[in-house]
Amino acid sequence: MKRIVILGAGESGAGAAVLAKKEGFDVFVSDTSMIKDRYKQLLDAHHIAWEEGRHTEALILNADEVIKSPGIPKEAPMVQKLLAQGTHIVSEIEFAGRYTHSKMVCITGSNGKTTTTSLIYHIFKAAGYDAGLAGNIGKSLALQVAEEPHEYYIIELSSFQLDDMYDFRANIAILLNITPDHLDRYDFEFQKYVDAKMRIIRNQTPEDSFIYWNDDPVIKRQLDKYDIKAVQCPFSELKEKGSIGYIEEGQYKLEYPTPFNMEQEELSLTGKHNIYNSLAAGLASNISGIKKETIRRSLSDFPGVEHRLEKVCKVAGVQYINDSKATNVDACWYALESMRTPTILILGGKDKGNDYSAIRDLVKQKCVGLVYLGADNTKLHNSFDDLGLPVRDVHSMKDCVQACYEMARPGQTVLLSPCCASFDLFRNMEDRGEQFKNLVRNL
Ligand code: UMA
Repeated sequence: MKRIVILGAGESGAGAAVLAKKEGFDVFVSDTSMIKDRYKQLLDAHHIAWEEGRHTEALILNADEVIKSPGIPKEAPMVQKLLAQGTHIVSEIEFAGRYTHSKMVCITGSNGKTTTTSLIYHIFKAAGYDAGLAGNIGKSLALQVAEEPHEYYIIELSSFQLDDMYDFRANIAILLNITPDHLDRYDFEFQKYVDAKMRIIRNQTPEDSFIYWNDDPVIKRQLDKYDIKAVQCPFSELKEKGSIGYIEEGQYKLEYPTPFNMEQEELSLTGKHNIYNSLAAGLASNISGIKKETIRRSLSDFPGVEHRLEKVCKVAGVQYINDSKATNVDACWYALESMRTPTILILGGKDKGNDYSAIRDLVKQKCVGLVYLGADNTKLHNSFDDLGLPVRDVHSMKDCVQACYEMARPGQTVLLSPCCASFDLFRNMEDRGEQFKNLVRNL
């Protein structure tokens, strides 16, 4: 019996273990931290052997194949040992793809992934399609393949998941944009991160579709390097050469495969970045044969995504907005770009090699104050203090919300759009967003 070892027992690792067990492998799961109770229960229910608090070499190096959780960097000592002895390492998504013939709609990009994934899922469900939501959005694909199979999977893919994908085939691949992110995991070399993103088109055939943002200079530079077999479906804000999705005279238009149009004003998602997300989602739905009426209705009644430009409430005439999902500079750029009133911007956290120069002009244009929220705010001081805006330096969400309350005047906006990961002060970006919302609601 072939032995599969799974490193990391979170959402992806536990799900992969259940699928591997179902497929008849000898399965062992190992995590250097304590495993969450719900995943322990899942593993126990399937009689899967596991360890926590360590990686025991003797139980891991004898694997025929290893499934690595996306949060584990390739530099981790155990991963290095496995690579040195030539053990094949794959991601949970690659593994799951081997055991299903379902249609895969895969979404990647530096920003907009979760919104676009959720919007496509919303449209597919409204159309009555049997669809599962999976991937980086927080739900294991492998677990669904094992226990709750669907005809379609709408999968958000991170670069970490793409890194360890080889034979997986996306029937519809969406590449929204590529801007620097996670550079700390790519030796601070942007091209390595770009290469990871481009893996989404590996193995695509002429029956498949590749939807991408036609205006993205980074994507455009990559296209010539690849022998793209899939039907190319570029979209852009305005009608550009080759684009089959765009905005023209206030109309949202898709040219392929079925001509489609609706009033731009009827789109539920607003802001420049959301035009792109809505175009990509519309194209994927149109290609999948969903009726025009359903696409039109779903694009206009989509409720949006938590922690992404989420309006919390107004306090003393100040609008508070939670954009905790903005964990890189580009996401913050789009958030700031959509601000219509003077803004107090909260930024900071675990820096992933950020270059803040990209948002300096917008900060000058839109902001009336800055609140730095991080364990170490030195880089933020060095990047923005010279703009001469009022600045506050805080190390907890409680102090942060209090500082915003003191700084903001009626008619202004407080925007949490931190440009950084949350792990220095919070459990994750959801925890950061929840703390913000709770404290704001109690002001
Ligand atoms: N660990 C080891 N050995 C090590 C290092 C870590 O065992 O040497 C353990 C850790 O203790 C941890 C596990 O490995 O328990 C790694 O966790 P993980 O975060 O990969 O765990 P999952 O719960 O499987 O979550 C992953 C994604 N996490 C990351 O990519 C960091 C989730 O994306 C995703 O939702 C989930 O799979 C299901 O696909 C989260 C994320 O932060 C939301 N993604 C990044 C982002 O969006 O920016 C990419």
